Amino acid sequence: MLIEKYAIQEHNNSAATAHQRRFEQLAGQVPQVDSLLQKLVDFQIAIPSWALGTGGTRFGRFSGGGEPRSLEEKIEDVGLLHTLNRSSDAVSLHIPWDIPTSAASLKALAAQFGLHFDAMNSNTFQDQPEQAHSYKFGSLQHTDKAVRKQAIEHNIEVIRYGQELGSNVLSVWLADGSSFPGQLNFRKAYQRTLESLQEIYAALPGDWKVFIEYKAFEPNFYSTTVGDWGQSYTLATKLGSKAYTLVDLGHHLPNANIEQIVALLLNEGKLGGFHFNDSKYGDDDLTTGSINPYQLFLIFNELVEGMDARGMNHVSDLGWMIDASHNVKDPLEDLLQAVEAIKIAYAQALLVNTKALQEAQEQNDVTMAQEILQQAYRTDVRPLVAEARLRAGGALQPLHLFRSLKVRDRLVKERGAGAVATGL
Ligand code: RM4
Ligand code: MN
Ligand code: MN
Repeated sequence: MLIEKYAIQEHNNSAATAHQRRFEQLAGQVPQVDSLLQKLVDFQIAIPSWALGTGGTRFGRFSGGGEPRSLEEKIEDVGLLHTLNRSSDAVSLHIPWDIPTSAASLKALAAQFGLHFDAMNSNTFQDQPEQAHSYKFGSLQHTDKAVRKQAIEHNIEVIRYGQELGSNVLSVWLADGSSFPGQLNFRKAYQRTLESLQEIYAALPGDWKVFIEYKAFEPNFYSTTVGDWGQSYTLATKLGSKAYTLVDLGHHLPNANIEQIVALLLNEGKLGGFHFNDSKYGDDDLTTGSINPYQLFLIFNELVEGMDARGMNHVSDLGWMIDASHNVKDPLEDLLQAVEAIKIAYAQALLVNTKALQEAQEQNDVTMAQEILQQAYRTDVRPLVAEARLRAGGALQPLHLFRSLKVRDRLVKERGAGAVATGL
């Protein structure tokens, strides 16, 4: 389904007066408000194809209906989000869940919605029906060379699909590891993983990057071969300048200081990108900003400070992506909330008085340092985010418009109540 321009216009007209009042009140207090707004307009977050349907847990899956039945319908759903918020101009595909029948026509469809293809994700954590060898005991780390070869070839195939679609990043997440002590020789598993990655790296086109994603546990519960940022960082360093670490917010052990990890990876020039989500316990894949928005702000504070210190482009020098799974919420509503939360955290980070903060840090003025951070965090920046969306042609209140247009009901009517998307 399509959302007509006039529907957005009507919605914006009806919300204009209240928005204008809130925006003007805030704008007066923000230094260089126009340049800040432009940064918010430019900042885009890619949507993963597998978050467009209701996710399950290992106990069950409760689909809400109207989920995309094909890759084309996934593109339409991301197009819908982007029409509403003008902040999600890319989609990230997972192979083999999303093998295009015709890359050219898929590209053309995406372009109609102003979308392009972000990182391509390989999948060596599930066995496919026609597959010769099983990944039960790992893929790139596997003791059997034939299994490793199959996994390497799969990754190279993913690069090829990505080239046809105009992507330039391969994102590798490995479920490899062990579930019991003694099962695996850690050193050999790491070495085999490195050698396999080297073969994939050799097939990487010149203008591509490869992101190595780490995860502390699950589906293996004793060891994960790329279990933390250190393991990812050493692999990325050994691979070369096109390899980077990818930080998925849910992939740390409890209470990890993710903002510090981010700051150091940036400092080493090895931060590739992000998978945004939120969690209370583990890889919960909850909506970004729903559990710990302060942590999200602290992460963005390090990102903005670190990127500015290195003269990096906020929009294009790192990969920004959501990676979540929605068990009880409408996936599209959830993604609208996640994008909003990310933009809010980014806007708050842009408000931090960096100069004053650095002075306080140099003087060990701990109290003032906290005041400066929280001054930014406690500012209600939603009118800025809404104004940026308005300037970009989006809706002042995307979620309200999604509901008042009864988008989900229309999708259910169009696709059926039993339509279930591929994914986890
Ligand atoms: C993993 C990891 C990967 C994603 C899969 C679906 O936990 O976060 O990024 O590709 O889930
Ligand atoms: Mn991830
Ligand atoms: Mn994950």
